Amino acid sequence: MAKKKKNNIWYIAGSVVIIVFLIVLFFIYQPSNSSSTTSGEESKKSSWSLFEEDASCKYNKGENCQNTPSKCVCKSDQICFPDRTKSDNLGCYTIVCGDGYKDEGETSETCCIDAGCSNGLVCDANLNKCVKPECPFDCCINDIKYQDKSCPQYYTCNSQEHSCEPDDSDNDAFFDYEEIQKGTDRYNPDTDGDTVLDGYDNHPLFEYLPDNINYDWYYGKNCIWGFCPFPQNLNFEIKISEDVISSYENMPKENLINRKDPQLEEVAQIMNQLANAEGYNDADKLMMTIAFSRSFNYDYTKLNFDKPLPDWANFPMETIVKKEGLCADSAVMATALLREIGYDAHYLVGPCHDYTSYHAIVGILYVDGITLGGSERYVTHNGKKYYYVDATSRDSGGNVFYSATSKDDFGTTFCSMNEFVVRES
Ligand SMILES: [Ca+2]
Ligand SMILES: [Ca+2]
Ligand SMILES: [Ca+2]
Ligand SMILES: [Ca+2]
Repeated sequence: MAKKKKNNIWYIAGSVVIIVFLIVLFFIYQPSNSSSTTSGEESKKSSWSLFEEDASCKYNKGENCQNTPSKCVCKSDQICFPDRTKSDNLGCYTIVCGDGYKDEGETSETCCIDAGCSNGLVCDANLNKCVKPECPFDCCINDIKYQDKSCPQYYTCNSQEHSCEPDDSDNDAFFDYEEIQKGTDRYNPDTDGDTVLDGYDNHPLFEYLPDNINYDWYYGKNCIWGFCPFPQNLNFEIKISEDVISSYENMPKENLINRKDPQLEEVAQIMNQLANAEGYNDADKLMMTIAFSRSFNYDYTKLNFDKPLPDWANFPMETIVKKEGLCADSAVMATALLREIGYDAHYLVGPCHDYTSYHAIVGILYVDGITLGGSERYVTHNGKKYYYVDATSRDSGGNVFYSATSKDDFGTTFCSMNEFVVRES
């Protein structure tokens, strides 16, 4: 028994030595990715190494990242593409902008040399940027040798400028390629029919109507010598297309008063309805509308007397939405609104305070029922008398100078000079 026990000890000791030897061998010949694939000696080692067999990429035996992805692993900035000429032994390819391949992650913004450009633009290889194509020759020449110089689709050659200009088939300030991109109709200047041209429309595919806007003001009916003890409260609310309003901010300030504006027509209809509901005559309806204009605040931030009136005035609906503005804004808005309601009105500009400042008001053809009071002031235009009506509520000192408007204060304006003239804006 003792001898057998001794034999067992030797047997166990021998086994431990062999196991330790095998473990040491394993670590010595454990293949590493970096050395096993590039050295020629490695292939010699692999002929006798048991452990290397499954771990390294045998590219010389036809293994690559495509057929043996577990062993032939590409680096993080590489893609597996054995068929490309510049791929390495493992079949891995390092992506480079300018290699003639459009690879994942390469866009017209990041690498137009490979990804190309859209919307008729061309890639400037030096800048690696999409640019408007230039014509080195006259692109309009119908000469076979200039064919490659012709403008791309949706561009037309400007022969004088020798440049390709983007087309705008429907003349809506929105280029054809932009229309294709946005999904608007390049042969319809107002795709969504909200009266705003596609090029000025923040939402060219639909009419954007945010929350209602509320209006609340007083009109002093039945006043005695300008004193109105029981002014009547008037109010309404309206949904206003924000696309229309924001389009005005981008438009040149031209044709402010006579521009067709369906939203202003709607406000005019409301004024007519309110007047009808109250049983107002033309004089009361006129002054109720003036009181509406006077309920807006005076916008001191806009004051800039370097600009001539009414060049800094807003479009009428802009003023109505903002509920504030300068005298020019109020006068433009009130003139346009009164015309929509049916009055014969003009925009008047004239000097105030010994010519130190100017003021803008409304001129109105005499309306039966108004009280001219003592200040019968008017301009004569086309043989008709247009009486002064001040549509602004406050003077430049912030004082409210018409707290209650009535048909009895018709004709008044805080501006003492009497030299107003008709201006058509
Ligand atoms: Ca267009
Ligand atoms: Ca269009
Ligand atoms: Ca539109
Ligand atoms: Ca719209």
